[in-house]
Amino acid sequence: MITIYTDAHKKHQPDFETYDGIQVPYAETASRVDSILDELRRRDMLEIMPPKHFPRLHIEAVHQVGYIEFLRQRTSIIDGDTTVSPSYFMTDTYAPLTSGTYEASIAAVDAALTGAHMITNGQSLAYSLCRPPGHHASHHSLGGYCYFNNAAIAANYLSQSGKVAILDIDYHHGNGTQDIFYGRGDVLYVSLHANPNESYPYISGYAGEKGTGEGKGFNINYPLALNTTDRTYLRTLESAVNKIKSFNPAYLIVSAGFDTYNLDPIGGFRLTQGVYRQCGKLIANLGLPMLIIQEGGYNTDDLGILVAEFLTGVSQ
Ligand code: OKP
Ligand code: ZN
Repeated sequence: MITIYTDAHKKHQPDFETYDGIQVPYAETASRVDSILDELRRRDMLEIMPPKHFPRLHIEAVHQVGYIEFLRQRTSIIDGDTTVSPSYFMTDTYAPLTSGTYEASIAAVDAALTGAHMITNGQSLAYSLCRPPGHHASHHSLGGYCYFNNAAIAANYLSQSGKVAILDIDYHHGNGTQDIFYGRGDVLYVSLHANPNESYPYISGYAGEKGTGEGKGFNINYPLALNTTDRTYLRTLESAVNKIKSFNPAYLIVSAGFDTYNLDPIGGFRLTQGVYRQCGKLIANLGLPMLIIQEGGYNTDDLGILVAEFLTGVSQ
């Protein structure tokens, strides 16, 4: 398995996120990545490829130039290790800025685009170990630990060579990815996530959100109840996979979050370690060229195991 990775993410280590005006510890830590790398290495599954740098036009195809410039300029004037809670271009207060946030976010986009490029060059499978994650970032807004939407940028890039399906299996609804492709029929967005009635991001993820204009019918949400178990999850994933099959895409992008795990400190599902390999197999059955992009997952003790199990499943 080729893992596209750079340690540039370490430039982004905010001290806090803000919950109702109160600063609380930042859950999206750099140690998440260590957990993944350590376990892949332990299982002899780690083959690192550093990302190549891509021109900014690929980001500008998805995000507003004013927003990109805001991130670049605002972070460039941050002193030392200060963490800043931004006031503009935000959906919520869960995406603070540090002096290295822009550079780390660019590197995450490069990892996603490098994976996408490999897929168009005939590679059937790649894993972009992106940090920060991306699926909550929209055209001109950050939120939920996300700044640039890595999966959306890769999907838009791939869409130049064929139809793309994005399967989002993070615990949280990818409101950014949904927004970005809501009016497009050439990129299908399918997401399994916690019911927005009771979980972040609250503002979207309902089953009635189906797309608009040319995009009508090409946005599919599967909101699931708190305490969802392996059985229900796998059954729902099977429906999602069937929708992707009917769409008949040339490429598949998986927004892979692992905060669906029963021991995740943020998520509220009850998935066990064993289910991730089964999820991987089910998705791989589609037989599509596949780019896996890292999103959430916050149990740093077990995150590596969950990722390794999933990657084992997709490789079988
Ligand atoms: C990012 B990703 C509620 C905390 C919610 C924001 C969660 C962002 C998740 N007390 N914090 O989708 O994993
Ligand atoms: Zn999540």
